[in-house]
Amino acid sequence: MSTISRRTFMLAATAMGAIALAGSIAYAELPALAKKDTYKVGFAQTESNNPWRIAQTNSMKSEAEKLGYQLVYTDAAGSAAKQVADVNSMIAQGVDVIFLAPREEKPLIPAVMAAKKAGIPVILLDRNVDQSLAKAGEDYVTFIGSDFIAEGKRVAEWLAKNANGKSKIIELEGTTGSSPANDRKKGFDEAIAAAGGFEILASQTGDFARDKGRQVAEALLQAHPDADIIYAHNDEMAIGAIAAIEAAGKVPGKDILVLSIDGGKEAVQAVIDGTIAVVVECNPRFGPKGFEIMQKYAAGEKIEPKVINDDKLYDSSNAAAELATAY
Ligand code: GYE
Repeated sequence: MSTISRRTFMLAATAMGAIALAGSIAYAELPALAKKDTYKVGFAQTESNNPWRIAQTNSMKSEAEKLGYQLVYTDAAGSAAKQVADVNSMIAQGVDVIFLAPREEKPLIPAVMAAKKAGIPVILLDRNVDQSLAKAGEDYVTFIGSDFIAEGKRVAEWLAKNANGKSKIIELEGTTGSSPANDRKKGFDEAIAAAGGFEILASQTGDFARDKGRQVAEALLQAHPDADIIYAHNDEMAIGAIAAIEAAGKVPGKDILVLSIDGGKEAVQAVIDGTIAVVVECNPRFGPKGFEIMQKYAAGEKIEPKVINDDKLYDSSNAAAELATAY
């Protein structure tokens, strides 16, 4: 390379750098969504191993059908890596918008960024991503879901009023690195510390799954025979814990109080039966609200960075009356 051509090359490289920079500045804004009569919409589900997930999927599918939109549905089967690949495949298929239920807070960041780079807006459903790595209104449109910190806090506050002398807690956490597990722990642990008089003997993940919850509860009950409260981050693990309590020769609801979050029919029935003491609902019906937000976004309306669902609370005072409305 002669001096001149080398210099020309350097100048060209600088200009290209400037273009790349201009490109990345443009990407600081959210991709737009055109106003159309119909859309091709992606929904990247995280797994389908419980009634909550199935209720959420059904709600998304039936709303898309009602609106006459084409739904590209994927199920990551409990793998964050597969979920990233699923989103990439939706991008390749040219969907207009992607609803994403990110399994874990950090591993799904590349999926959010890839969609943004491809000019496809992302709406986060039910779980959030790491807020230091991606932002609503910049990298994705909004997060629609429950306030998980408030859910954990409500369980703790209910317990503080209704513990009847019980105080030694085993906590079954949800999927490690997921926003509901992080926040349900934070909300509960902080409120329980503020209430005073309680002790969390052990806190371990049961991955939001029934059998894992049962196994972990069984091991923790053996290690801590004095435990008299089990707080599970979801119904599936709470139902697993009931089996573990019975296997340990104890009576759920009498020897050990079981506290849960989600509010599926089986758990609300368990409240009626007395095996679960309290369930804070986590509403899985995302279809109507999800598509409404999407349409508002296409219409150019300002969308709040978080759209929070209302959640009920079931205990012995209302479970029978509310059973019919539980999912
Ligand atoms: O509680 C659990 C599900 O992300 C809020 O995930 C959701 C949680 C829900 O698998 O049962």
